Amino acid sequence: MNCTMIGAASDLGVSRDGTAQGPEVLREHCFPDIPFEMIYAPETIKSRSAQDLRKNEAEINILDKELYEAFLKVKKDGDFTILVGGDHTCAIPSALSSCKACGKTGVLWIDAHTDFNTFRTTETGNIHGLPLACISGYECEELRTFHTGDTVDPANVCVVGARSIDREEKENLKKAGVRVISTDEIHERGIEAVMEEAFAVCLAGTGKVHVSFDLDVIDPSEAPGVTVPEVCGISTEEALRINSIVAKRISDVCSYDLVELNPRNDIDRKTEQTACALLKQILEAVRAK
Ligand SMILES: [Mn+2]
Repeated sequence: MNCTMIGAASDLGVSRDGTAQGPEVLREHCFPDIPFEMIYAPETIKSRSAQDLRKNEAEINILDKELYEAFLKVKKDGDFTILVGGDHTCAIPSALSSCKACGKTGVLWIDAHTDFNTFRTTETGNIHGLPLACISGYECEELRTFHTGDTVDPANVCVVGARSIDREEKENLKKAGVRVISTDEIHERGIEAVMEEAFAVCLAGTGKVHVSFDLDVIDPSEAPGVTVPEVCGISTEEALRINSIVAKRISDVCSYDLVELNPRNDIDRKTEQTACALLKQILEAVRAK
C-alpha cells in the first residue's frame, strides 16, 4: 500500500516554540525520498499569554482545515496517511478525516497526557491539551467546524502510557467513559496484555483504529526533545515494542500520527532518532500491506 506523510509545521497549540521544526527535521534527516507534504501554520503573532485561555484558536482552525482537506485528498486516492507533527492539536484533522474516509473508527492515544481538557476545564489555554476530547465529540465543537460527519465514540478510545492528568480533566474522562491505561499499568500487566486490550477497546463495533503517538510518552531521560516532558515514562525500547504491535496489526489501522518532536530541546538528536525509528516501523508495515 502507498503511504503519504503530511507534516504539520506548527506549535500554535503549545506554550513554547520549537515543535514547529519537528517535521522539517524528520523530512530532511530521515525521509528525503518519500512523498512528504508540508503544511505550515499561518504566519501570525502567536499568543503565549498565560491569561489567554483560547490561545491561537482562530489560527489553529485555519491550519486544521487545511490539514483535513489534505488528508481527505490523499485518502481518496486510497493511500495510507501519516501525520508528522507539530503539536498534538494537528491530530484533530488527522483522526476526523479518518472517521470520514474509513467509517466508524476507534482511537488509540499513546501519550503521557490524556489531552481530554475542554475550554471549560483547561488551566493553561494550550489547545494541545484538548484534541482527544474534541475528536471524541466531548465539547470543543469550536475546534472541528471543518468536519462533517461523526466523531469518535469515547467507548472506542483508549489512552496508553498516561501519567499526567489534570483534576477536572479526570472528571471529563470519567463522564465520557474513556479507558486510560497508565504507565504503571503497562509495567504491572506487560505490554502485550495492555495492547491486546487497547485494540479490543478501539475495535469494539468499529472497523478501524486511528493511532496517535506522542513522543512524550517516553521518559525524558531518553527522549528529551519534547515540549511537555513528564518523568517516570516508558523506555525507548518499550516504545518501540508498543509500536511494533501497532505495525503488526496494520491491517486494523487506518492512519497514524507521530507528534510533539521539539528539536530545540533534544540532546544529541536522540529523540529525533527514536521518532525516525518509530516512523520506519509503520512505513515498512504499510508498504507490505
Ligand atoms: Mn503529550
